[in-house]
Amino acid sequence: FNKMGSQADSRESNEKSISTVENQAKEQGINSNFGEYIDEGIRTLAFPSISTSDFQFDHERAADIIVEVAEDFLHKFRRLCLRLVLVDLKENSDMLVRVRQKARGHGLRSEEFMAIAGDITKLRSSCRLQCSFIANATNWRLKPGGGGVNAAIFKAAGEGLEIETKKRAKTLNPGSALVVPLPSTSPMYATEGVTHVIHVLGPNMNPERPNCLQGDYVEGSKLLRDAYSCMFRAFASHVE
Ligand code: AR6
Repeated sequence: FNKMGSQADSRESNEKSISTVENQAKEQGINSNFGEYIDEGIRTLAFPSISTSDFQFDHERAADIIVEVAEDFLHKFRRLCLRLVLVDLKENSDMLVRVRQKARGHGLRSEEFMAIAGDITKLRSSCRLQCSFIANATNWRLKPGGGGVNAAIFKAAGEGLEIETKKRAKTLNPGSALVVPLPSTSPMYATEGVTHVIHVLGPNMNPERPNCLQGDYVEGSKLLRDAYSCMFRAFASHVE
């Protein structure tokens, strides 16, 4: 009885989170059947807000940069019909709220750009949103753990991600990105349909972390723009 009870509970919570995301989409004016997204996963990149949590980058500036770089990118690559999805854990996330507001102001089309609440490692299973590409806000040593989205992605992907990452690079510079194909044995590949992880290193404003920019937002904003440009371009070049 307990087992059935817990299955029912988890089904209920799954359906609750699915309907939450569909409602989010409707609220953002997205007229879409989420089932359709399954087939379009190959053209969808889900990404976290780079540098705005542990790295303490100013949210208002970061939101401007996300929307401006995304708009520019989507315009240049319109022929590829790509979709960018900003993901954060909570519906009331400050970054989601700011980015949605700015995206509306810039007239970004909802088919191309969304900002949703969810766990980036569980988008297909809990939100019915298939994303073949997900980005990771990593650290300069490309090491698993350390908390935040980096720890969550390395954990969900299993050791295959660590092995494939190490084959390609030992370190990453701020403002750059590294694409890592996920082995088909990775649980995140099998369960979520994620085929590539794009590691991205953003600028750091946290004095307790390496390479702190000590409030230099001229350099910081440049690096954050570079980080998103590299991430989006890496995605496009793999789709192409
Ligand atoms: N799904 C979606 N978004 C998430 C998840 C998740 N599972 N987990 C966190 N976020 P952060 P940073 C959001 O701190 O500021 C790491 O330790 C979170 O709410 O992960 O670039 C690395 O090793 C926030 O909006 O990245 C680096 O040392 C966003 O992801 C350092 O932190 C980014 O938060 C990088 O700091």
